[in-house]
Amino acid sequence: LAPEAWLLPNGGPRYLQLRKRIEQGISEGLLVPESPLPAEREIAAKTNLSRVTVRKAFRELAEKGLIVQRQGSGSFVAGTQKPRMEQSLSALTSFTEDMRQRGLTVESEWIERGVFSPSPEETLSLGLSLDERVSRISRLRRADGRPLAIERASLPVELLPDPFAVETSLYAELDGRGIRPVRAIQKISAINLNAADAGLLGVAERDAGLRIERTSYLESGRVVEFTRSVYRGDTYDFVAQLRLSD
Ligand code: 16G
Repeated sequence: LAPEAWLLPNGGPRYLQLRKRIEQGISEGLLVPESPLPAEREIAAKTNLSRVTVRKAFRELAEKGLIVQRQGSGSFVAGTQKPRMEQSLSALTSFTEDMRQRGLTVESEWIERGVFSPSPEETLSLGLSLDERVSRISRLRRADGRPLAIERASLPVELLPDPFAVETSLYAELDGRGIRPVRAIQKISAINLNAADAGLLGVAERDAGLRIERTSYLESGRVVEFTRSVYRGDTYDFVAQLRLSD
């Protein structure tokens, strides 16, 4: 990239212009995977930005896994291997919260939503009575445009009367109405992705995936959601803290 091209011309905060320009350089292949980036000092001099501003842009690029910063030897464009994500298994968080915390933008593509008669499995997992109905929301979830997971959630219609009210975050919608899951049980199994799910996730059929089932509970003990998700096996590392039991 020529020095005069280190900033995007279209206004906005300067660190963001620089970050976006580098992201663009990476996606267009002008900045080659694993190649060194000029020193922060050099970019600052060429762009008339302060070192602090350049450092902020670099830090965000590193958090997004697009560049790697090595103590003493500078910054490098990340390798072609896709950045993996560590996901804690000890906190009951939502996809939106997790991604926002990483500075990533969440988008969801709707696969299905509406109110339905429950399947036998939903009846059992949600503890429904025979005449109760379920709200279903199924989404392909992306972070910064990259598809990461498919989530199929079912909730008692009483707790989510209008599945169309959910915007980006299911948990935010519930929270807004004073409903907050406080406990969940999660089961993770290894799978080979079927053709449909692989297609949505942008990987090959039979590639590795993780099936995650989460049953979440309200303080009262009532089940609030039964969610079956499929996560990309090439992206996620689930991490739990273990303690010696007494
Ligand atoms: C997480 C949960 C999912 C929950 C969703 C809500 C896993 C495996 N699953 O992805 O059960 O429905 O968050 O996210 O962690 P939202 O508030 O962004 O819609």
